[in-house]
Amino acid sequence: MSRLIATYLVNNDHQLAQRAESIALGLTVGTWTNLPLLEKEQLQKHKGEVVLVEEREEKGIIVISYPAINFSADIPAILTTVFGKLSLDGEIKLLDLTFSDELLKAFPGPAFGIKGIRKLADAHDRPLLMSIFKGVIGKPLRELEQQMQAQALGKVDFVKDDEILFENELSPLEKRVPALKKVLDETSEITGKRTRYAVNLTGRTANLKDQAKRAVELGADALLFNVFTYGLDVLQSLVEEKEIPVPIMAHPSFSGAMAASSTYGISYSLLLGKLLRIAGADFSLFPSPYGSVALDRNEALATASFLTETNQLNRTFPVPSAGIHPGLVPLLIQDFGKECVINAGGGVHGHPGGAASGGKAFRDAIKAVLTNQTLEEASLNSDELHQALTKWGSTEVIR
Ligand code: 1AE
Repeated sequence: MSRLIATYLVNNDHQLAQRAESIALGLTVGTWTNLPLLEKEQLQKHKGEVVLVEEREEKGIIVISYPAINFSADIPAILTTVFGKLSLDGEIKLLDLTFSDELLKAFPGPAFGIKGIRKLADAHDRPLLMSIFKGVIGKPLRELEQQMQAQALGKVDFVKDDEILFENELSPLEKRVPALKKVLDETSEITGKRTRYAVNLTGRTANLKDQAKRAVELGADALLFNVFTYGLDVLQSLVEEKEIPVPIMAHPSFSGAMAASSTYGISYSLLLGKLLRIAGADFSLFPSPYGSVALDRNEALATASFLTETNQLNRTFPVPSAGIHPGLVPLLIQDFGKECVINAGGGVHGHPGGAASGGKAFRDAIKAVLTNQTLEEASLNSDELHQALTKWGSTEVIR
């Protein structure tokens, strides 16, 4: 029988076995010991089972296995079962969920995945490079066009909207997407590189599919989506819509409200790793361990590992982000390998030579690491990298 296994972190009150049993029963058949034998036989297949109870000083680990016949195969039903009312019950954190292969079959996973995105970007055997529009609220479309041109001249693979850019009078989707695609057409003639544009999908949930289809008609190469303010199942519905045939980037905004506490909520690796991949995100953005908004390194690595481990779903591109500059490239590649997207806003636009030089500095840093050069060595032949290292410093990695 197909099952779902949930791992929880709780306070160690030295009554862990009792707590575990009460969770296993409370979230499934409710009660057990006083039931008549016949009812026990009928309910046996629905009963949660305690798999493990482990004391870890002040904390405890509880692992419970839930029968998949108890819920429909969708994320809302699963989360309500394993962490619905339980999430309100004092200090308890959902660390992980292990899906059986059979249950996993109910989910789409990424439509493009790492393989499809590499094909789209025509970039193989290296981390991809993405930059982000910055400071565009209240600015006329002309300024966005200039920002797009500078970023594309830096030959980045993707440029994404800032997640806080919503429908507005100055740069509405209807005007913004065609105008910025025109800039990309023009710059690709100059650089020979086709940069792709990820458009922020915003507005009321009921209108998202129409908005996404319209963005695609207008020329969006990918969509950016604030998945945690809408819900994972909304992402899944977008991924499953055939008329939205572009990759979807999941932005982590609001996920801190669910995952940042060490004692409550859901672990980052489950939320930004496993669940995003199951729901179908092609890219998962998350705070890197070293930038301005940092994740614990183990959490960040576990997130990337859930996104890329081999299973029946396409793999999701890990995008360790926030406060990234060229000097961090050796560390990023050491920790996340080539299967990641290096993503920067301030680290591109803040380059002393402007965003085009910022993109070049990142590309030279990536090339240096992949050809076993130090950034210092590579900067002797790259003014852009030299300027970036002078501004931000670097973290060379001993090889
Ligand atoms: C974790 C998401 C990072 C993000 O969306 C963003 O805008 C980063 O900007 P910078 O690179 O920190 O300027």
